[in-house]
Amino acid sequence: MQKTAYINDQPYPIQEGETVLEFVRRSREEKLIPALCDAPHLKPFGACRLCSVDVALEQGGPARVMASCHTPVAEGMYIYPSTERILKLRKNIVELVLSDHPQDCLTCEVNNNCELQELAALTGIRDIRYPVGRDHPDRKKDLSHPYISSDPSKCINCSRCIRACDEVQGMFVLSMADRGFESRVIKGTDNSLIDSSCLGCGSCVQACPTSAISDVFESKSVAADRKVQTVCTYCGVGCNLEVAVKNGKVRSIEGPLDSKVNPGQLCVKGRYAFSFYDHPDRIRTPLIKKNGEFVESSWDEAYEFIASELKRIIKENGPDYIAGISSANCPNEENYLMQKFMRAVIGTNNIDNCARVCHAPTALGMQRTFGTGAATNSIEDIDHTDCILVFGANPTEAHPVTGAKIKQAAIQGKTLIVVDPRRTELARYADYHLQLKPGTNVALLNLFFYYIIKENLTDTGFIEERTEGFEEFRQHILSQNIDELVNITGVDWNLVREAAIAYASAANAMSFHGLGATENSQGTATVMLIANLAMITGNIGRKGVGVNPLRGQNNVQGAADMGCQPNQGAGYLDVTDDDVHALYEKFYRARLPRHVGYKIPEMYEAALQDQLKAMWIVGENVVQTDPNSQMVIEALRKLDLLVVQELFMTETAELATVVLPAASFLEKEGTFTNGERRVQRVNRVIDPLPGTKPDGQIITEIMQRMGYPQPDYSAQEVLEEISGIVPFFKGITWKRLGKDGLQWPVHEDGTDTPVLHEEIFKRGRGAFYKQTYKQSLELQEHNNGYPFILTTNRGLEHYNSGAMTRRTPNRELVSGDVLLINPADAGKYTIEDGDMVCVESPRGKTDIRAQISNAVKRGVLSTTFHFPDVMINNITSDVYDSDSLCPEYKVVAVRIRKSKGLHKIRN
Ligand SMILES: Nc1nc2c(c(=O)[nH]1)N[C@H]1C(S)=C(S)[C@@H](COP(=O)(O)OP(=O)(O)OC[C@H]3O[C@@H](n4cnc5c(=O)[nH]c(N)nc54)[C@H](O)[C@@H]3O)O[C@H]1N2
Ligand SMILES: Nc1nc2c(c(=O)[nH]1)N[C@H]1C(S)=C(S)[C@@H](COP(=O)(O)OP(=O)(O)OC[C@H]3O[C@@H](n4cnc5c(=O)[nH]c(N)nc54)[C@H](O)[C@@H]3O)O[C@H]1N2
Ligand SMILES: [Mo]
Repeated sequence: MQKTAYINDQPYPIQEGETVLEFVRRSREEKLIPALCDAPHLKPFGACRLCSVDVALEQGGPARVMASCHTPVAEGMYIYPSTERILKLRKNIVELVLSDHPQDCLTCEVNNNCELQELAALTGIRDIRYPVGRDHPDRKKDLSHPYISSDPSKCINCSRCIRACDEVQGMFVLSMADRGFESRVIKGTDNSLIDSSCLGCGSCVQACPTSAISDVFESKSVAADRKVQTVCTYCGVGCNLEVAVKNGKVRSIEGPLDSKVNPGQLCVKGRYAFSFYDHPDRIRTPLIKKNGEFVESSWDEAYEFIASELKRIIKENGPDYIAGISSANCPNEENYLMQKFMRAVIGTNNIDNCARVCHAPTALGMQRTFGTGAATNSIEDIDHTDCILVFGANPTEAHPVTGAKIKQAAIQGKTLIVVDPRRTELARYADYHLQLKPGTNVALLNLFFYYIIKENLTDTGFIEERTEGFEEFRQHILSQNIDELVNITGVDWNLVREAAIAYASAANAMSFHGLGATENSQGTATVMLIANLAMITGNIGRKGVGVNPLRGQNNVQGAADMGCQPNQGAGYLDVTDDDVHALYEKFYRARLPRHVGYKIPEMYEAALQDQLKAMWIVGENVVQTDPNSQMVIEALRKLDLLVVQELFMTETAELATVVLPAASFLEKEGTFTNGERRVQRVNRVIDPLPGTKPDGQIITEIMQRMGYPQPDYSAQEVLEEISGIVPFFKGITWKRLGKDGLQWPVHEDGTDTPVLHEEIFKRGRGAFYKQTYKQSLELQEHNNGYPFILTTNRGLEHYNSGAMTRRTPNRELVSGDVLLINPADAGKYTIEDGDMVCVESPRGKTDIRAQISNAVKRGVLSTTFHFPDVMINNITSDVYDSDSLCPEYKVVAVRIRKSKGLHKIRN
C-alpha cells in the first residue's frame, strides 16, 4: 500500500528508503530546504544542521527539530520545513558559517556561483552580527597542481570535498585536521596537492560549495554563457560531460549530477584534459605533399586530387587496392559513412577500425559463445553483484569512473578477484590477486574450471537448459595436467582454487575483462573461456552478473556496430551471405563486393607486397600504436596515396600524401556507443575551428565528389539511415535517445536492453569451447638471449598515442613512459630508480627511464606506449591472435641493459 507523509499538511506519497530531505525535494518544486553539507551524490552527513525541519507525528502536534538529510521519512510524518523557529535557526547557522569566512564574502563579485552567498540571500542575511573576517589569513593558497587550486580561507568545513574524495573516488586524499576553530582540510599528510596521492579527478572541486577548492582555469566563479551536455572522447565508459562555454571557448567541465553513467564524477582526462581542442598544433587547412613537403591547399584542390588518384587506382588495379581505417574516436554516423564510402563508393570490404588491435578477440569470442560480441550487462550492476572478477584490466587507470565503482564495491566488502601479472591498484584491494605470468591466461582459466568441477560448483540446471558442448568441455578439463598448468601460470594453486570457489559460489558474479585477456596470441580462446566461466556457473542473463569487456575507446563499440570491419557490414551482418548482400545492395543502391576484405595487419602486409596502393586513415595514429612500428612505416611509405584525417600532425599524418583537418568531438554532433551498449547523443559544444570540418562532412563530400548521391551531411539524418539498416538500432531516434541514451538492442517501440541473453542466448544455446594452453610463438622463438617478458599497458593521465593528452597540462602530471622493473632484476643489472635502460627485442630497441617497483615480479617488465620519443612499438612483436589478428602487445621477449652515455633523469 502506498505510504504517505505530509509537507505543510499536504499529503505526498513516500518512496522506500528516502530521507526527509529527499522526500521534500522530490515532492515539491520550490526549494523548501536549504543544505550545505549535503550533496545529492554523497551520503548524508548531518553536520551543518541547515537542513533542519520541524517534524510532528500528528497534524499541528508537538514538533521536534530534526536534520532532514539523515532522518528517514516515515508514514504519517508531518513535516514543516519553514516554521519561524526553523527560519531563525537557519539564519543563525549561516551567519556563524559566514563569520568564519573572508570578510568580503557577501559582496564578493566573482563568486556568483557560491552556494554560501546564495544561502545568505535565501535566509535574508544582509550583514553579520558576529565578529567577521576570521578568515585564517595564515592559510596559504595551494597553486601546486595544474588543474586544481585551493584557497583554504574560503573553506567552511562542510566536508563535502573529503566525502567526495572518499565516497566517489575512493582515494582518501583529504581529511580534517585539528579541532574546533582551527579545524581545516588537509591533503595527504598536509602536503600540497601535487605532492599528495591526488589523481586530479576533480570530484572535490565539483562538491565544494564555495570556491575553497576550484578549477585552475576557471573557478566556478565566472558564469558561463551556456552549458552543453555531451559525451567524453576518451575511454569507453562514456561519461556525460556538462561543458561550460564562455565567449565561444570551453571553460570547464563537470559530471552532471543526474547522469546515469557518471553522476557527479569524472576522471582527470574527462574533466580537465580538453585543452587540446584549440591547441596551436591543430591542423587548420588541407595539406598536400609535393616534393616531400606539405603544401597548404584548398578543400577543393585536396578533394580533386584524392578523387582522381582513387579513380586511377580503381581503374588500374581494382578497388581492393584501396583500404580504409575508421576512427573509434568518431561518432557512429561518421563511422557508418566511412564504411559505406569504402563499400558502396570504392567497392571494397577493406575497412577496419582499432578494435582489431584491442577487443577483436572479445567480439569474436563472445559471438561464438553467446552470439553477440558485446558486454552482457551494465556498469550499474556493480551495485547488484556479490563477486567481481577483473581479468587483465586495470580500470582505475583505463576506465577510472568504472574503476572507482569497483574499488568502492571492494571497500564495502564485495569479493574482488584480480587476474593480472602486475599489482595494480585494484589488486591491492582484492581478496585474491592471481599474479600470473603474462600470456598464461588459458592455463589459468583451465585451472579455474578444474577446481569448479572438482568442487561440484557447476550450475547443472543452467548448463542443461541453456548451453551445449559441456560434456566434451568437462572431459577436456579433467584430462589436463594440473601440476603443469600451475607451473605455467606461476600462481599458487590454492589461491587459484580459492578464487575459483569464490567466483562459483557467489550468488551473483560479474566479470570485467580487458586487454590482458585479448592482446595475446590466445586472446579469442581466453575470451571464450571467460564466457564459458559465466555459463558453467549460471552467471548470465540477469542483473549483477555477466561478461563485460571494458571497451577501450569512446566509440569503439560503435565503430564495429556500424560495420567498420572487413567481414561484417553495418549491424554485424555477414557480407558474404547472399541475403545480406542483396539487402545491402538494395539499401545502398550500389554494387557491393562479396568477399571479405583486409584486416589492419593484412593491409600492411598487402602494401609491403604491392597489393595495396592507397589507404585512408581517419583518426588513428597507427605508426605509434600498431605493433612493430618500423614495419608499419615501411608499409605506409610504399603506398601511392595515404589520406589521413586528423586533428594533429601525428607520426602517421607525417607520412600522408594528403592530410585533411578534422573537427574534434566538441565541435560536432552524432552518437557514441559506450562499453555497455549505451548509445548517447554527442552534442556540438562549439563550432568547428575555422578551416576544419567534421569527419562526416569530409567523407560525404568525397563520396559526392566520386559520384555517389549521398545527401549533404547531417548527423541526425544519417542516424535515421542507420536505424533503417542496423537491426538493433531499429527503435533509435535522435529524440528518443534523450539525455541518458538507450542500450541496444532498441526495439521498434523504443524499449532498450540493459541485460542481454535473459531467456535465451542470441545464438540459441550458449556454446562451450575447450581450449588448450599454447606458449606464444614470441617466447618459443626467442627464448634465447631475451630473458624478460615486457608487457605494455596504459597510465591514467595519457591516452593511447598521447596525441591529445600530451597537448594538455596532463603532460605536467606525467611527462614520459617509464619501465617498471622488479628490485631484484634492477639490482642484478645495477639499475637504479631513474636510470635510463635500453630495452631490446628482436625487432628493435629503445631507451626508457626505469622505475623500480614491486608491482611486477622478477622477469617481467611493464611500460606504457604514450610517448613517441620512446616509441615502444618499435619493439613489440608480429605475433597475432590466430583468429582475430589482434596483436600480442602483452607478451614481448626482451633483454635489457643500462643505457650508456645517457644521464640519469629524475623527476
Ligand atoms: N588513461 C587511459 N585510459 C584508457 C586508454 C589510455 O590509453 N589511457 N586507452 C583506452 C583503450 S583504447 C583501451 S582498449 C582500454 C584498455 O584498458 P585495459 O584493458 O585496462 O588495458 P591495459 O592497461 O593495456 O591492460 C590491462 C591489464 O592487463 C594486464 N596484463 C598484461 N598481460 C596480461 C596477461 O597475460 N594476462 C592478464 N590476465 N593480464 C595481463 C596488464 O598488467 C594491465 O594491468 O583503455 C582505454 N582507456
Ligand atoms: N604497445 C601497445 N600498443 C598499443 C596498445 C597496447 O596495449 N600496447 N593498445 C592498442 C589499442 S587497445 C588501441 S585501441 C590502439 C589505439 O591507437 P590509436 O587509435 O592510433 O590511438 P589514439 O592515440 O587514440 O589515436 C587517435 C587519433 O585520432 C585523433 N582524433 C581524435 N578525435 C578525432 C576526431 O574526431 N576526428 C579525427 N579525424 N581524428 C581524431 C587524435 O588526434 C589521435 O591522433 O593502440 C594500440 N596500441
Ligand atoms: Mo583500445
